[in-house]
Parts: sequence; C-alpha cells; structure tokens
Amino acid sequence: MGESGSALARDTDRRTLVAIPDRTDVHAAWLPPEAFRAVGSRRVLVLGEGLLVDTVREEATRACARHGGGVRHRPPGGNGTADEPFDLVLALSTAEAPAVVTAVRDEFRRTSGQDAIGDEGFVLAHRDGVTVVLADEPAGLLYGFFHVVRLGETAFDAARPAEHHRPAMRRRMLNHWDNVDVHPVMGQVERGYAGGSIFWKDGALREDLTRVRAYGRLLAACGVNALSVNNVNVHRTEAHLLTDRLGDVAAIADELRPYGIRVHLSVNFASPVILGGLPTADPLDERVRQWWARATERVYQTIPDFGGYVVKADSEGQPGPFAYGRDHADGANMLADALAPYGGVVHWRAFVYNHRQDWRDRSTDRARAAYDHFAPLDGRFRDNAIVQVKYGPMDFQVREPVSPVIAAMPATRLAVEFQVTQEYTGQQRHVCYLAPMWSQVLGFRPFGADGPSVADIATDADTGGAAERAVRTAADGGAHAGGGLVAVSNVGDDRFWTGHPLAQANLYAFGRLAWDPRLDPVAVLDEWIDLTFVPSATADPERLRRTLHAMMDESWLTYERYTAPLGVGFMVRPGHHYGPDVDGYEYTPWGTYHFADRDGVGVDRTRATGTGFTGQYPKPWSDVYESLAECPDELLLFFHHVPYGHVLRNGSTVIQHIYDTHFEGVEQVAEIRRLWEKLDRELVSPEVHARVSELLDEQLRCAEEWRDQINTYFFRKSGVPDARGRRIY
Ligand code: GCW
Repeated sequence: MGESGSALARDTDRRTLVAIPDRTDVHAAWLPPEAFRAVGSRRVLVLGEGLLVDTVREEATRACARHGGGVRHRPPGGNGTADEPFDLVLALSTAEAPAVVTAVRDEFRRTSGQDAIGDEGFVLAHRDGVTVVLADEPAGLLYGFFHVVRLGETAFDAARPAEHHRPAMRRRMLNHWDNVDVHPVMGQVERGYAGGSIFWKDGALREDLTRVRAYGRLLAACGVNALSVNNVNVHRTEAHLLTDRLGDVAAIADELRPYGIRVHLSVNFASPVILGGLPTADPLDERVRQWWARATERVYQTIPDFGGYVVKADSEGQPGPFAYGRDHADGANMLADALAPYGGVVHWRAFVYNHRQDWRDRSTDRARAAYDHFAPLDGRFRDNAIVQVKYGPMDFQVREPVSPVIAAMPATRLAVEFQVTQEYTGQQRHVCYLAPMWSQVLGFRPFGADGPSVADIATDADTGGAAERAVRTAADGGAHAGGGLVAVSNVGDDRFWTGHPLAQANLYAFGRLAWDPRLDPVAVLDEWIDLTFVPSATADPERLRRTLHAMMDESWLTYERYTAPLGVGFMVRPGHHYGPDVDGYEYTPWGTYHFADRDGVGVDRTRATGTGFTGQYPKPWSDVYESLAECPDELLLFFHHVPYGHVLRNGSTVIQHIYDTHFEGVEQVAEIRRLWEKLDRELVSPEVHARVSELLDEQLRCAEEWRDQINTYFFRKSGVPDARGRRIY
C-alpha cells in the first residue's frame, strides 16, 4: 500500500468543511489516532455527497495522512475511479459505484429480501479483497465508517457476507444537566463529576467550542444521535435559551451537526410567564398555546434540524400543569402541538413524586408515584410526545426493580432513562461499569418470558426486527413506536472527559446499547478497551485486557456489595449523595426510607400488608414480588420488611448477608487496586495510571467507610454478631 497510498494522499481533495479537533490537552478517549491504523493504512474511496459524507471523507483523510493510506472522493456523477484498486469503499446508494459495490448491494437484496438499508443503517461486506460500506443516507455511511474503525484489521482480513446494521432505537439521546450560570448549590453541572460544562462557563457560552465538536465525534463513534444541552431544572438564565439566548443553542448545534447529532433543549414550563409576560402558563389557554407556537417557530427558523424540548414538570419544585388544574398529558400535548409542524418531539419526564412527604405517614410510597400519575393518562399523549421514564421507580439507585410505568402505557411512546453520570454509583471516583445493569434492565420482560422486553418497548416499531414487532403487536394490541433510550451524560471539561478515565466506558456503552440493546456488556467493554488503550500496540496486550476486565466487568456488583443492601437503596449523605449515611434520609420529606429497627429492615410494598406497589406490575411479576419466597434476593428489601434472621434464597440470613457482602466488597476493591498497581507502567499512559491510582485510593477509603458504617449500624440495631467474628465497631 505504501507508494500508491501516498500518491493517493497527495491527490486527496483538500476542501475542509469539518475541522476535526486535535486537542492535545484533552484525552482522546475511544478515538486515539492509533485506533485508526487499519483504516488509515488503506486505499479508501468515498462515494456520495452531503455534510456527513464530508465528515467521513475528512475522517478517512485524517487517518490516512497519519498512517500512510490515501483517500479518493467522488461525488455522484464523478468518474475516474473505475480502474483504480481500493481496499475500502464507502458508498451512498445513489452514487455510481464500482462493480464490487453493486455486487454487495445485490447480495444484500437477495439475502435479506429488502431493498432499503434505512436512515441510519449500513451494509458491510468484504469481497474480492475489498471492504464495502453501503448506505442509503449519509448518516449510515458515518456509522459504517466508525464500525470499520472499531473492527480494525478484522474488517479487512477475510471475506464477509453482506451484514445489515441499523440502530434499534431511532433516538439515542444524552441529557446534559449543565447550567449556564453556576448554581449556588448544584454548581455548573448538576450531578456532574467531571469538572465544568463543555458548553458554558460562568454564565456564558464558551468561545472555543472545538471540544463540543470533539464530543460529537466521540458520540457518533458509539452511536448517540441526540443531545439536550441544559439542565432539566431550568433556572432563570437557562430559560432564556429558548428566546434571546437561542444563539447559544444554535452555535452548539452547528458543532454537533457534522456528526449527525441533533440538539434538544430543556424548557421551563412557566416560560410564557417568565419570558413572555403572560399572566398564566395554563396549557389550555389560547394565549399560552400561541406563545409556544411562536417561540417554537423562531427556534426552527434559527435551527432547522432542532430536535425538540425536554421537560421536567411538577417535579422537585419545577413548575407544571398542576398549578392550573391540568394534567401531564395536557402539558405535554401543548408542547407537542407547537413542535409538530416541524417534526420535533417533546420528552416529558415521568419523574414526578411528592418530595414534601411526612415520614410519619406510612401510606405514601414514592415508588408508586410515577405510575399513579402517568398510567391513567395512557392513550392521551400525542404521537410526538414521548414520556421519559427512569429505569426504576425511585431514583437511579444501584439496584431497583424495573419501573412498572414501562409496562403500563402501551398506547404511549416511552423512552427509558438511564444515568450515566454516577450520582448514586460512586460519583466517578469509584470504578462502576454500569452496562451490565442497563443490559439487565433492557432485557427484563415485564409481562413474563413470552412478552416484550424493556428494549422492545423502547424500540421503534419501524426499526425493530420483524420478530420484535410481532411480539409488541401481540402484547399491546398495536404497533406504536417506542421512544428510544436517554441517559444523563457524565461528561465535563475534565481532561479525561469523565473525571475517572474508566468512567468513559459507561458513556461508550450507553451509545452501543442504544444502538443494539442485545449486545453483551462485556463484549462492549472489550471494544472500548481495544479502541481506548489499543492493547495490540503494547508489549503485553493480554495482560492489559485481563487487568481492565478484572477491574471493570463486575464493578457494578462490587459497588452494590459495599453500599445499601438488598435493593433497599439510598443510605447516602443527603444533598451531595456521596458516601454512607444510613439514616441520612430516614426522617426527611424525600420518601426514601429503609425502616430499620431492632427486629428487621426493608419496605413493605406488598398488596397484602404494605403500600400495594407490587400491584402496579403485570403478572407474573406482581406475584413474584409479592411473595416473600419468590422475590429475588437482590430486591428483597425493596419489596419486603423482614426480620434480620430471615433466610434468603441463597441460604444466608439477611444480617449475615449484609456483613458478608460488605467485607467482600471492600476486599474486591483492594484487589482491583492491587491489580492496577501491578500493571506495568508502559501499558497505559502515565497520566491515566496516576489518575486511576489516585481514585482507587479514594474508592478504597470510601468503601471501607461504607462497610464499617453499614455493618456497625446493623450490628447495633440487631445485636446479632458476625458469624465469622470479623471486626465490627
Ligand atoms: O437524581 C435526582 C437528582 C437531581 C435531579 C433529579 C432529576 C436534575 O438528585 O439532582 O435533578 O434526580 O432527575 O430530575
């Protein structure tokens, strides 16, 4: 490839539309230059035109300039490539293509019986020595390009029949909880653990947005295609992003557009009052409706591909329709109507509960709230109103049952919300790879083994496979579209993007699972390791891979072991939510209790004697969770209040299980710290090594604190000693 490669590089069209940021002060995450070696040492042909095709061409050009390959680009109608040899051809269906591309297209039609590759899909094949990526739309070409990057040499080394790739979820979205103004309590980024915002600093849009472009690039490479730019708690200044500060949003959209990412905005429900000077924000008031229609029209004049609004209403102090005697469907539909002419959507969050409850009142159960508010509204939401539901009924705990809302609204488009930012899972100081948890949630079948999974419910009926569609149709009596996957981002202006370098894996894995929820989280971690650390370029690839897997594969379960036991949740320090405080929330208005006394612990949510929450599930789960004998151990204290001597399905008593898991969890943290220390310094960069080491010290300190507080608390409550006589204070 050497010679002809460099000749090609000279010939490459140099027109620059997409400046690919090269910032040496920022960690390359999963796109280090070395990850592009396989593509960059090839002869590449890009066929087609469009903004995202330009991005592909520039990505390929950049890679080839570094690794010795070369790129040709031909827009439709261009010729002169017929006789030249290529190793990789990335072609839009509309382009006139070499014979090998036509052959791949024919093979795809023949084997799949379909013609359309889909908006974001691509076909990948390797035949006659050429790797071919074929797409109907530029976005598909972009995703195909990054797929080839991910495959590395294996994309080129053997014949590969035509594979059809396309995303399960049409919208794969991140929510940023970034504030424009530094909030006195929550700071620049609410629940952000990676420094400031990449968008805003001290009240203004950052002047240099190259980092936003680089972020878009990382997101495209893992499959994310939508992003909301500001906190769902929309304070005064941030409310103006909808009107006089819309330019900020447009500037961010310009940076992300070349990577296929559409921008959304969190809006304040009271905007007509705050910004428009109207006396009301009543969603049924004609003046209010017109105000939103005009505001939305201006948004689309400024940002034609704007995605839509995100709304947290009547939740934790945010304004909403309740003030006017209206419900959430009234509120969401008003915004949906304003967005509909432009194809926009509103994400209306179901995170609604009473945060001013009286701890003495045992009848109010926060877990019930989202279902009680939303399930009765099923069928009333517009097609472009998406109800966005947190995966669990409480609040992003390390272990919760799947939210019953997900099974309760068959006639509504539902999006499932995850939290990539590690608010309750170690705040990016602890290693906690969350993909195994998300994968469990996505695979959960609320109607039992024969019904659809959570992923099926969130999947668009028109992008899911035929089999999934059939299941959905059977289960819900109609083939409505799902609302996709959403997650709260963990990114900030930190050099490593996510504070903890290993927390990058969570962001990567979220994108990959939103693209294909059936992926194995450990395999996704493998991909991430190969791209980020490029073990093949080190002296001991196997050791590097093994160490990272040993540290990360089960880190979610490790975190669970040393924190709140058996699904009971919380026990964190109120306010910032870091570190243990068993009774921190016990007598507060937030509705997050564990009810431990001298005899036992847990929340009785049964129909028989408790809050009745188990009745919000369809069968079989309503019965499984109701039954003390059948309830899975890991969720026992979420559903039942039991004596300390209660014997778990695993044979241990509750109290002994608490002691055992807490000792074990800390030992596991000590072990991963040892593994990291033993890792040859040459295998990872010194900066990464130092940052991770420092954080592992903190993780171990904090895990010990959790262990000792939890064990001591329950020992003092119960008076039951540890059967193995270990040190409890
Ligand atoms: O997890 C809780 C957080 C709040 C957050 C809220 C929400 C943005 O503690 O900081 O507010 O959830 O999801 O709206």
